[in-house]
Amino acid sequence: MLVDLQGPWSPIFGRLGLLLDVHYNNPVIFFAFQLVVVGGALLAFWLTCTNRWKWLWKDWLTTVDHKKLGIMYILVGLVMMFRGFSDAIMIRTQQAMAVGPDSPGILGAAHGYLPPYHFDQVFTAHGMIMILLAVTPILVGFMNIIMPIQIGARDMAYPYLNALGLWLTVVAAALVMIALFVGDFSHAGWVGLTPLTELPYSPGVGVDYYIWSIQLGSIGTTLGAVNLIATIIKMRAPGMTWGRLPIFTWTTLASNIIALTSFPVLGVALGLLTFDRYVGTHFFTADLGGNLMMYTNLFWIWGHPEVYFVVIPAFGFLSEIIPTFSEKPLFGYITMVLASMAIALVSWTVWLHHFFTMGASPGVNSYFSIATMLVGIPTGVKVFNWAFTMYRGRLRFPTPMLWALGSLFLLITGGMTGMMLSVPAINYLVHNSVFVIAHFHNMFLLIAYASFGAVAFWWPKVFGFRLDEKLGKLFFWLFTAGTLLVFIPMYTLGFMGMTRRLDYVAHTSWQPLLLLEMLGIALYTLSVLAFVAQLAVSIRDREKNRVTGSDAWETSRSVEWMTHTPPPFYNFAVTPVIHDRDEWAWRREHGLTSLVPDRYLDIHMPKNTAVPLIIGMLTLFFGFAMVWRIWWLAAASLIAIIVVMIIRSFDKDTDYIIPAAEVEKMEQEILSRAAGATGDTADAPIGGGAGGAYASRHAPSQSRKDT
Ligand code: HEM
Ligand SMILES: [Cu+2]
Repeated sequence: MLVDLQGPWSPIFGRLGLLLDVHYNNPVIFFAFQLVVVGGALLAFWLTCTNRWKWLWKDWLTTVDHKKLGIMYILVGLVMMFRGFSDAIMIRTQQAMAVGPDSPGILGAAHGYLPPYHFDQVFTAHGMIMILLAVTPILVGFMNIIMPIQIGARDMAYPYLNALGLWLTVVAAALVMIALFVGDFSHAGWVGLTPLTELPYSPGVGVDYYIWSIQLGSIGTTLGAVNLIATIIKMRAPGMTWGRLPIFTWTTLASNIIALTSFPVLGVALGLLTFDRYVGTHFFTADLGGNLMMYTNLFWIWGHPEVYFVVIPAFGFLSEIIPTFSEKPLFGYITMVLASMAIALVSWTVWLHHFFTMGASPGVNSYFSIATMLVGIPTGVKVFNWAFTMYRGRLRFPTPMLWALGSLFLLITGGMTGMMLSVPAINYLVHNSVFVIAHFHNMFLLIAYASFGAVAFWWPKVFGFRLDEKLGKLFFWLFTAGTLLVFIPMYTLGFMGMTRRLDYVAHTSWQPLLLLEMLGIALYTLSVLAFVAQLAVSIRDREKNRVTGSDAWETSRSVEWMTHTPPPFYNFAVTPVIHDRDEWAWRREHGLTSLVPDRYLDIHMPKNTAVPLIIGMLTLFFGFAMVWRIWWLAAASLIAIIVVMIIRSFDKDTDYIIPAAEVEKMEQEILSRAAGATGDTADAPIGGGAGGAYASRHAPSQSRKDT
């Protein structure tokens, strides 16, 4: 072996010494382990008792339906968000407990309850999980569910590739979760600081878990980006010109152009680091000619565009929610599109603002400072457009709208602090302080708010019933109180000089603010309970909350509200023809809300397949084997992956036709069920023109022809 590996290694188990590496002796981890085992056993028991294994396999695990894949993406994201949130609770409790020289320690820690090495793993996992395995999958999930319906398509351009993307994301999540129990996780921060991540400084397997998890997961995201872009270009319904593309679809396009062009850079950065660790090259160590700043540059050439990859779709959510509850078309459609594209473009030119303090010349720092500030212009355009959309609109404030407004507020505060950070002189003072942490959490929370808004907004479309409004509002206000109580003190502590990533806080004068943050975290915890209660109550009362008609809000505007609620697996019985930018609003205004066609055609659909799931499993083996340097297993699973891919490429039986007669039968069934629900007779229009909570108060909204 070319590298100087510490500890024993065996040809069969690699570095894995089972009893040594499983953390049965750490009480915190052991508790989590019990939770997983008990939870898994209960789930398996439930599946067996209700006879659901076959359903699970046929309807979910082997599906290529973009809606189901999207739901699974969001589910994975929510589970990982819960994991990341547990990490956050640990970080906050540690910092609240470990203040001042006299603060006691328990569980082997000198202060607080987390020894430094464990604490470092916690914040690394927290950051990496939240960005790559929580926010990213949730947003990709929405793109998957909503975008194809918004452009009037039946599925994505490559349904099989879509499933593969999902399962690779699951592999990334699984590797991080395994790291919790078998071995360690990286302790070098979510950015993977070199040379700390080099083998001599991190001799364990933690960094390897980090590398392989991100590497495999980001291949999934890149494949997804190819697919989403191809779908938008090739699968649009007749009449869906670029000028009529719904705004969320535009943001999906902008965001995935970023993903497609930036994730490969991350792949290269991590790939070179992998070479350093596995075969002893020296790309990022100062000895033998390497340069550690090279890693930092590569990382942020991905990292900064990545933050826009996640924020632009959130802007898309706002652009769908705000017009719906203002009953007006989105103000400044063209400028909104241009702003999204401009942000995507400029986000590529600003990466160096993440290390103004590196020692670059004033010229370099000035260039990146100005480039960074330029991002504020298109962002400002967007804020004004949303404001003008609301101006003199018929405003309503159900939960999606509350989340959207909260999101706008956070965008303004987070954007301001970003502008402050982009001034090198200020940056020298607050770089690596918790002020920076407050800034980017401010930004990520904006995304969380927009996403919770999107959940409330599209849930009725996807599942056919509304979420409970009362508990939803409770969730919103608890979450908002938590946000204020955690992050206002954090900004303040940043000004007071508190640096990031402290496992021990020397200054007792910071304690009151840290305790205030603790209170905020407690409120966040309550808000999570409110969210869970909201889901449980809404599912229990689903009959009462059932949506009649296709449009749950009565004032929605885009194409996804035209088809049945919930959409059948083929989305549209007949491909819709698009006449207007806000097609559904246009049809409502012209009394064309019935989608009953005069004749049906055959439908062409992709077949379910287990291949993506199998490749995912093999990839998990491969990743695990690489982490522990079990070479035979790595080689075997890699060969197996290639063989499976070759076999699949010979499979020509990947799709099928639903005959027109059968489509008609299925449609009749849906229509009669809808008619039964409204109490109407036979051919009631399926587009919710009549009835519903708001219809009497709200006349059809203003529409607009695009010229
Ligand atoms: C007007 C827009 C923005 C400006 C001017 C801006 C500016 C900055 C600057 C200058 C830094 C470097 C601070 C330092 O480390 O010294 C920074 C850090 C950061 N920003 Fe922003 N930002 C903006 C928007 C965003 C958005 C939209 C996101 C995420 C969705 C975001 C996420 C982050 C993250 C994650 C970091 C710190 C990463 C780390 O060191 O771990 N920013 N921002
Ligand atoms: Cu940045």
